[in-house]
Amino acid sequence: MAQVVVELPGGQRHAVAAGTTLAALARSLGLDGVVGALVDGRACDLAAPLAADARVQFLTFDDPAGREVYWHSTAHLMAQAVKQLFPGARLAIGPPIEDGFYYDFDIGRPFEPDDLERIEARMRELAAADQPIERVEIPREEARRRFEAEGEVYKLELLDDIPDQRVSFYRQDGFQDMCRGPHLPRTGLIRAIKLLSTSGAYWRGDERRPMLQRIYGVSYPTPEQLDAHLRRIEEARRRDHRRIGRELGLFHIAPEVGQGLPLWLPRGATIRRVIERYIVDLEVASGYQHVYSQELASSQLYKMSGHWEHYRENMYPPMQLDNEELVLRPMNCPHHIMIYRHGQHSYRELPVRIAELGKVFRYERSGVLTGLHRVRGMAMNDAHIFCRRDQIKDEIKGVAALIQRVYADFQITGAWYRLSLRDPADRVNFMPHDELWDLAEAQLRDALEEMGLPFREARGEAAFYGPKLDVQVPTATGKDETMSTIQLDFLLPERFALEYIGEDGAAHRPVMIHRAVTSTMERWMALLIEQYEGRFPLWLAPEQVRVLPIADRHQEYARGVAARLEAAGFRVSVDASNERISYKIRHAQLLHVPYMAVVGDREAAAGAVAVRSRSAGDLGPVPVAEFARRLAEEVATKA
Ligand code: TSB
Ligand code: ZN
Repeated sequence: MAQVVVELPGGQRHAVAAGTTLAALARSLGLDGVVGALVDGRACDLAAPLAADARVQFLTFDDPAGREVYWHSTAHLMAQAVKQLFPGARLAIGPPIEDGFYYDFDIGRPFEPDDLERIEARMRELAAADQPIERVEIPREEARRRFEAEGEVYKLELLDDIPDQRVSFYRQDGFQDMCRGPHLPRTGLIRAIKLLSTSGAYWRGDERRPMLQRIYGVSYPTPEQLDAHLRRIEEARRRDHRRIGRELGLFHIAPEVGQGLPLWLPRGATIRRVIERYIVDLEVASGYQHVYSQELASSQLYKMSGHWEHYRENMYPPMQLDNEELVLRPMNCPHHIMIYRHGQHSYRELPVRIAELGKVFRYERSGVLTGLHRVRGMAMNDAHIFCRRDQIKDEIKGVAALIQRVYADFQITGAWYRLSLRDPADRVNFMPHDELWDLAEAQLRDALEEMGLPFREARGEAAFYGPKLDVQVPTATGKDETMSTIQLDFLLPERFALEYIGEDGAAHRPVMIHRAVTSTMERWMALLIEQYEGRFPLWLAPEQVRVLPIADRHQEYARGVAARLEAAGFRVSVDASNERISYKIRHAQLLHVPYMAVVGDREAAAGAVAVRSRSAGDLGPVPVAEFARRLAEEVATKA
């Protein structure tokens, strides 16, 4: 009998009879929890027979590729259940996604919550029945006839996009679905299932096409893993800055204004103002010069900088007016370059550090917009450092030190460094000039090593003008987002022919470092809301103290206390409503106001307040002056 040789990762080789299935091989090797396999790097059905010598890597649920197969098969299982419960349902697409799977259906109405329960229950039955999943290939015309007979209009459209003469289906029991695969060999491998939500989704994402009903779900090999996933979702929901932002009245995104264009409400704006003052003061103290420049510029400027050529997809289209063509700026660099170029610079005054909370506009696809994390209009904590080559490392270290100081003040933990490099083969998203790129990448890597900061490299993540050192911070959903960035750029100084006069009296080209510490105000705010779960520390809290008069007759004393605290520089309000004190406390507590100052007869007589902290509860009576002193200390330590 013919044999084939299988090579496993690690180099082990096994000779097996030709025609042995991958599933049988996994069994004979005593492997547990196998859900799929890569054969010569390609994902394959475990039910597929081995026909030739091959490198085989078995996948478990812990491999991203294995998980994909698992969730894809669960999407099919869901479609099978829906077809049984809603025989008229038409199927669209059902892919695995990052966190599970979905399937789009047309049942002529939205799904109700108890529909989801019934579907989930049926899925469990179908999984428990442990049906084999088989792949069948049929001529496309046969598939077409089948879809026409069944009225599967969406599948017919999908079929039109497939060029092949034969198409594959996956079949389990009486259900089959056109699909490229691969899939699990049996439905019994799907053990723990949860359908999470349903929403409308236009066919092919096109609002002129029919609205379908999408069901999202997730599945795992064990109930414990599913429970852990549900807990993670719950945690992410609890910390979701969009929900907290709404409940605390921090920001609002109105469809009338536009997607990705948030409105900062007074409470959110107060927090932003504190952050802006903090960072501007810190930068000025660190040798930065703050400037103002315009959000609108001639497209000429952006043609000169190379944005036009390499960043166009992220820019709003130009506006033609009189004889000018204008664009909304996607970055501040060209403006700061023009400010540098406005004067003459000698080697002695370098580095020149030009900073601005610069408003920029980027076209981000609507699918990636999320609350304040990713927006289209944003204020960047931006600066551009113009320096000599011999100053690069010190400047990078200076920025890194600034970042560390700021992260300590905002109590940000879990940050890690990503060295983002170019993809040398990509000439569209990265400016050409290999020599300068190599130099810049080497300089950044050296600086990192000298600072002793651990980092991971990421190819293809550089800016179009140079490599970056990105500071990645985990967010509520568990994903990492780039917050701060340090970018080394030899190319824009070249494009703009920037100069300084050297010691030798001749003109030299400076180097640029682009950097953002507190990211954009939008993303920074999103991070803080999630990290503090809306309980901002005293120095950031929009309302630091709320004075609560117990009865009407204490109103005047309450206003006096508020005035004294305000005069001492705190953000204070008085709850003058007619509610009972317990209600007033609950209300302030819901808004996460750090301190409540309750005042009644006793306090008024003693010139004191009864202090309540949102976290520690009742702290007893304290003279107003003493309370102000304690507040000042807490603000100063940023605790
Ligand atoms: C640092 N020219 C540089 C600048 O000089 C620049 O624009 N760099 S950037 O494109 O990487 O943006 C800087 C930071 O802005 C990013 O690290 C990220 O934290 C934040 N940011 C980028 N895009 C968005 C967005 N769409 N919404 C919110 N914040 C964003
Ligand atoms: Zn820049």
